[in-house]
Amino acid sequence: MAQNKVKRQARKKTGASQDHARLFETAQRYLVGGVNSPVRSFRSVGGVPVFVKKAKSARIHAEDGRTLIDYCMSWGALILGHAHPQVIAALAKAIKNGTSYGMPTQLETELAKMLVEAVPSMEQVRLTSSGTEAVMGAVRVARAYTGKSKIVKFEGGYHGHADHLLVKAGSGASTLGTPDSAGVPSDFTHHTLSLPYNDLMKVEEAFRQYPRDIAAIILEPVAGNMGVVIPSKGFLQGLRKLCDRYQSLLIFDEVMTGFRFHYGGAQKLFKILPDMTCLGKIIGGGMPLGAFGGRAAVMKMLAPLGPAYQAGTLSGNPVAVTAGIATLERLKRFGSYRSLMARTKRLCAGIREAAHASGIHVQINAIGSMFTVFFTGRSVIDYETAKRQDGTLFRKFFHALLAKGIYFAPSPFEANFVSFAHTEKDITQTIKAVRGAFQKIQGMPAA
Ligand code: KE4
Repeated sequence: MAQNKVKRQARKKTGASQDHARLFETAQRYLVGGVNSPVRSFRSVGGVPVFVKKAKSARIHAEDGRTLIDYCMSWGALILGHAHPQVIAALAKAIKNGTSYGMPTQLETELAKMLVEAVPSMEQVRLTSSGTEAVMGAVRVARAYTGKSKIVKFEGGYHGHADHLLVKAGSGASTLGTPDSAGVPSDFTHHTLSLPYNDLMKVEEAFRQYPRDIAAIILEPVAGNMGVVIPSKGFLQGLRKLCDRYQSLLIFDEVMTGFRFHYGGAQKLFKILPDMTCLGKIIGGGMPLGAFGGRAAVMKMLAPLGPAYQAGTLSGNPVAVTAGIATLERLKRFGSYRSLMARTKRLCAGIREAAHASGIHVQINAIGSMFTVFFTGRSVIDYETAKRQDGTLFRKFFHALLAKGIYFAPSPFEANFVSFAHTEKDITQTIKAVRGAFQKIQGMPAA
């Protein structure tokens, strides 16, 4: 044992590369599945997860010595790139003032003001430590405000791991949800309806079935958790009209899309005003931060003003809030989203061309600076069509790219993200690697 310890210390000192398999084996001894969030485990792509030693700008420096261009970017949180100097400087200063007080600070008011000014549907805000908590709070407020119990979500939509939202799709519009996770009693999902994304008819059917029971519809205004799926024309408008007609609330889960397409939410892009919005990822600049908010009349249901309870020891934590403020300030002043979109467009065009040249069918769903490469020749408009993709080909593509120094999100049902740190040179390098990856998998024997 002592000898191993000495070896490990020596490796650490010299920064010698570590074997990911060994690191993963040790991790699995202490951490369930070796990870702190399942999707990091590479279960969807096979193989051993990459262990990160450090990251800077658009690059990950892995423990095995490799440097990878990162398109997962902490699942969309790092739109400025890893370790942005402005964020790090702000954190270095803030941390000296303490890490948590459990008391009000001006910082929280400052961040809340920025969110209210940037997101039209947010008149009042509550900060949390994660997107899951933000969604839990929003759904609870919606139920308290309307006095109704049912919630409509969409198949393939992910809104964090709260019991009532881990729901298997119901067969018909009016089929009440069944749990999609062990440990969730069926009556916890009894009030959740899970419908096909982009299918307005099914939502209308659900409202006809439960005209006075639906508290809210919650959706990602651009889906990112089934891979990127873009709302079809009229879908969001149709949901808005149905919520107005049946006195239900429309909740946009913008944990992924908030500040992704421009300085604000996708709601501005689509010109739809939801009743509540959930945020996370980007607004925390890589630190644990979420937020939910809406019209003041709705939010006043929330304790301490109203009867809907919600709380958090580290909610609005001064260190996380500092990272969020530094990120949003940077985005507001310098965030040329147009250039970000242009780089994403060029990358996706390069991927499309490379796939075509290799005779491989792909469908690339892209919007703003998020995209997914689906290995299918047919349009992907919801979870059913997303599931038609060839998972084996995706796995081969993922690993062929990884071998060429490019890290995509390790799942066919996730989004990839271009950040402000990805340079034109990075995009060119990535397209070159993609070409090689397609050629490699084209030559491979069918699975
Ligand atoms: P968190 O609790 O993970 O901060 O947020 C949950 C959440 C809520 N809503 C949307 C639209 C989300 O995308 C998420 C979290 N996204 C996943 C990846 N797509 C986080 C990655 C993970 O689970 O490890």
